Amino acid sequence: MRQVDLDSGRIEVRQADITTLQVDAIVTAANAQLVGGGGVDGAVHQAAGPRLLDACRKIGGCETGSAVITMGYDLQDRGVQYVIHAVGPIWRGGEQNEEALLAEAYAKSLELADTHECQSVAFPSISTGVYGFPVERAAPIAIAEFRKFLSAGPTHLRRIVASLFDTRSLAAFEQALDRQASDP
Ligand code: AR6
Repeated sequence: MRQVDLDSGRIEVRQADITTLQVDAIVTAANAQLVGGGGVDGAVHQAAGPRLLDACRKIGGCETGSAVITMGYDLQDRGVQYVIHAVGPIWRGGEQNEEALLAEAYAKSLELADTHECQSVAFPSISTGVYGFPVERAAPIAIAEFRKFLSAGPTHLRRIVASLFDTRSLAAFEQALDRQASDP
């Protein structure tokens, strides 16, 4: 695990199955239809139980570069109050506004966690699985959004965790955290 402490809160980078973490909110990498799927979304739906999909169906969908929030359902037994469904962009070579859309998906998720008074939130690496966004380009975008949010002013969030599944993603996020640690 690697972490950076800012005045306003802590950013942690660790290798973990996101469904095992003790945080107020877990972010999942969803699709725009919110119909569930494989990858981290499959794992989160499995852990939260079928009421999560019912809640997603009621919401109906979410734009790329945005996020919606639901209760954590079965995850609430373990203290996870909310699931935030973030829709990152599908990578199409980098000329389709993918980087800005990814940043917006992170920013909206952080905003939702904060408005629901979460003190801790865990993120997977959005878009870098099935959606094909290169993790070496995605990691600095994620870390920059975390830093920006914590630096922007009063927030409930005190702890932002990047929960990476594989060692390549872990290395990319660690490198981004280290590189940005010396930024003002
Ligand atoms: N905990 C943390 N990270 C995980 C876990 C887990 N349990 N499982 C997988 N990952 P992906 P995307 C990592 O494909 O690229 C779904 O079907 C995984 O190794 O889950 O945004 C949705 O419904 C990778 O590094 O998300 C959408 O249709 C990262 O999570 C689509 O896939 C993201 O990979 C979204 O694709």
